[in-house]
Amino acid sequence: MELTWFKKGTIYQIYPRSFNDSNNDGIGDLRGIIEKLDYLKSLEVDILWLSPIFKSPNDDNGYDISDYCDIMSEFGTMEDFDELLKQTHHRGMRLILDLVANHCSDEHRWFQEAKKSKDNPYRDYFHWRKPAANGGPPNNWKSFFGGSAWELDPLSGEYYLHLFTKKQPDLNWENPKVREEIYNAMRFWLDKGVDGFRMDVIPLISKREGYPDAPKKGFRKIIEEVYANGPRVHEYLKEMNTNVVSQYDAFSLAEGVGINHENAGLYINKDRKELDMLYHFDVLECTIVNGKFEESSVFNLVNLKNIFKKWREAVHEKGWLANAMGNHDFARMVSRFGNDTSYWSESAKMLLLMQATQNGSLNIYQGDEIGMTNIVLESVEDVRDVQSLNFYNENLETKRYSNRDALEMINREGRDNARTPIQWSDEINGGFSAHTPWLKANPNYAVINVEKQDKDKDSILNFYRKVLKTRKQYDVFVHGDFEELEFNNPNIYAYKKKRENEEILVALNFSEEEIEFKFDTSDVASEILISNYENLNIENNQMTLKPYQGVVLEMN
Ligand code: TEU
Ligand code: CA
Repeated sequence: MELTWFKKGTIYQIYPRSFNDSNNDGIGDLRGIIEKLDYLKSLEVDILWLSPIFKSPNDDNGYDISDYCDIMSEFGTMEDFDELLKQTHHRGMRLILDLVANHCSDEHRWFQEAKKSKDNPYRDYFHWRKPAANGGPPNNWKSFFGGSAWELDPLSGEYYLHLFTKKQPDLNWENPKVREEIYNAMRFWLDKGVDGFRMDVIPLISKREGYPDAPKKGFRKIIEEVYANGPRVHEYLKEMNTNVVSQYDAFSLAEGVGINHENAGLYINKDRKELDMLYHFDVLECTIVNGKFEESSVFNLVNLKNIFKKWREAVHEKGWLANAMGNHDFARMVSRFGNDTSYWSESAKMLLLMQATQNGSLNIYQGDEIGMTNIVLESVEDVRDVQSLNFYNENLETKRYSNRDALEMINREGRDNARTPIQWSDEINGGFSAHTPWLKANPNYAVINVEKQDKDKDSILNFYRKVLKTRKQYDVFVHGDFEELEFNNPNIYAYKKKRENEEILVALNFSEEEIEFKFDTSDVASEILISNYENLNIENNQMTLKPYQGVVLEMN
């Protein structure tokens, strides 16, 4: 299989609000990103994905768009954007935008019009239903962010659907005009030279006829069978690909809530011409049993291996996956899957080795390249994320947990963990801004920051640079045939990968103990390609892995 630029390239996610503030108003902006393009280039990343930069009242930090063809005023102007695109391309990198097409903002002109009357031409851009017999919401659907997914519009006495906050009304994709509006917005950016889109909650765009009630229990099943994967989703995606994306040298990367390894192929198999790649969300959700702030489990390595394996086998060579261990919706990668105290540096590096050697695209979330960690917010006043705040406020009423416990849950799982300002230096607010940032900087910026790691050859940052560079030289990192070793070992993740004449062995210790690891006697390691410790204790077919040690050996 020939690797196109977008399959081989490393994707780096920027959450603009928290990346870099160029005008010191406490909010990251486009000029701030331009200032850091050389840094991003030095990191060896190839494709920048910007979380939404469009006009928005920011109920959900830009995932509520009020104009698809304008820039959020806090982030800058269209001129700033054009400059950013030009400068990115100038450095040989690509730029993709975040298309939020399942819903828009209630402040979008379409919704403002739609609300005016039942016969307004924009009415049918959204999902409206009469109340149930008791006057309540038309069905039992729940918003992903708590409460009913329906909000009563007092003027018409009808409810509208919002799978996220009530300021994010769902668009009605059944209406061909809606689809054309979205396609036109995509063309607007593609004509400027944008290289593709990350597609927010794309499996949700087609709704089930009659809006049937959801079963009472079963978090995943409800999403998969009631909210996502609706009857016309594939038709829409084909249309979008045929009419828009395939007309450009661009690609689509979908966020896959509700997609499992069994139906993933329907979205990404090449011959179906729908999407170019897909996150397997199960990795990100591997500790979430029943939704955020509901049941969660402790991290289990064998479970994670299983997820990678099932997805890999299901899409092998037919479609393409994107691997992410963190994004703006989850706690920090090193705090969740590694050890952010005693083995902070080792585990952050080891996790990268795992990610960089899985089949598919490598996706890095801003700040993970310096091992940024979760933050402890001392008071609910400091919480900014609407999902966390909704949970907290709902809990004030239900009193299910004490306020302290609720805040603790937010600190463990909440989205603000990943949204604290990037720690550029040990200056005030981590060098992100001279002004108090919109969300507190993690006080550990004095120790964890870019400037410091840039100078240290053994830093996480320099390790990222090295791994990303090596990954470009070996196709086998990106895709190859897997052979799992000691699959049921709860502490070691090890595998051999082969592709044409390249062969590597990857061994990763996920524990705080030193562990002996034996591999097949017929294998001869020729070279240690990468290790996150200075030394590797290896003799013949046996190695001793230090706590959180990770190695990639080249075999012959
Ligand atoms: O996230 C949608 C999504 O799938 C998550 O909300 C997930 O379901 C949740 O974390 C439970 O595990 C996307 C964006 O990434 C997010 O930032 C937006 O808030 C959301 O869509 C709405 O646009
Ligand atoms: Ca700013």
